[in-house]
Amino acid sequence: NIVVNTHLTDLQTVKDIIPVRSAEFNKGSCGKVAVVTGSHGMAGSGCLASRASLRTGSGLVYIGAPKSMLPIYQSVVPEAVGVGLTEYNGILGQKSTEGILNLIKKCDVAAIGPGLSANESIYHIIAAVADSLEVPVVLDADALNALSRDTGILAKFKKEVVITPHPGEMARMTGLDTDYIQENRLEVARKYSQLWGITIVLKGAKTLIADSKGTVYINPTGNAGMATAGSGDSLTGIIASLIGQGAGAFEAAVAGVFIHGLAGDIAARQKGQHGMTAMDIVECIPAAMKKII
Ligand code: NPW
Ligand code: AMP
Ligand code: MG
Repeated sequence: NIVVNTHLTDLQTVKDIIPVRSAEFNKGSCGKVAVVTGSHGMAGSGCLASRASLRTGSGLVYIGAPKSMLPIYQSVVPEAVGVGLTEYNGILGQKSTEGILNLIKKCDVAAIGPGLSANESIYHIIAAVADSLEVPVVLDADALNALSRDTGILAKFKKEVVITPHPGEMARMTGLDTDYIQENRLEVARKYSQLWGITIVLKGAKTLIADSKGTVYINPTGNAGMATAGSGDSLTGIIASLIGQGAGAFEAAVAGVFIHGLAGDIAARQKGQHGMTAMDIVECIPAAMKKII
């Protein structure tokens, strides 16, 4: 029975998940997030993800990106700390691995994937993180495209893993058709989260969040104005931020998707579904969180 253990996310559930900010906190207690991102032409995705983490409450956000791109990140997201990585022809490659591992090691969570490019070197970077680090990760976009080569890597991560595929990325990872996934969203999300032992956020209208034990949450917030470039990159930053602040990975995914959709609903009210952009969603995260907390 597919409805067993299936829930609709509600405001109170999300409120209970968002970590409480103690009066004694300093920026080091609010979560250090590493965003591993970027290739020439794709700076926007990392700007959106890192800014989303800051707007969700992270104390420190580090952007690990191709060295030559740091001036972009520093001017768009001045609050984030730039960590320049060795690059080859404008993309990260195997020679960037040491820098990436050193960065993630000192953080509470890593968001990896937005704008990394489809180059095969990305696969080796993800494998190195899985093999050697004990830090929870949120994998999105090109990290997922890389994993399509071998989803077996997912079992090697030592801490929790959240993946945030849109139906096209889920199709690449599973070998299923996008249409099949869309027609069988609940079954697909539940099957693969159990198979891979991770949290899956299957995006789209009514995003599903599935954990490795078969529990699925259906998200009620969000609107078609969120079908805009960079929308998913901001979600990655929100979920990573909540994990960094101490939420469990699955709980962070449930709450993060709800907050992202609510921010999108507020952005749509302000700008309309046609006019809103991904950065508008990011800038509405504070209003969304104020409605919840
Ligand atoms: P179609 O066209 O319907 O057959 P890709 P990407 C499908 C970066 N970005 N329901 C759909 O297939 C990302 O971070 C950088 C059904 C669609 O054409 C990545 O690194 C930006 N199908 C990289 O770009 C802003 C759906 O998937 C195809 C679906 C590539 O990521 C943009 C596209 O998927 C972007 O975020 C749905 N709900 N959603 C920047 N400014 O720096 C998607 N599909 O080929 O994986 O391309 O998602 O753009
Ligand atoms: P991405 O394709 O990675 O940029 O992610 C797109 C984001 O926008 C995901 O969080 C989707 O759930 C959301 N989104 C896209 N289309 C819709 C829609 N029609 N209704 C609600 N959310 C959507
Ligand atoms: Mg995306």
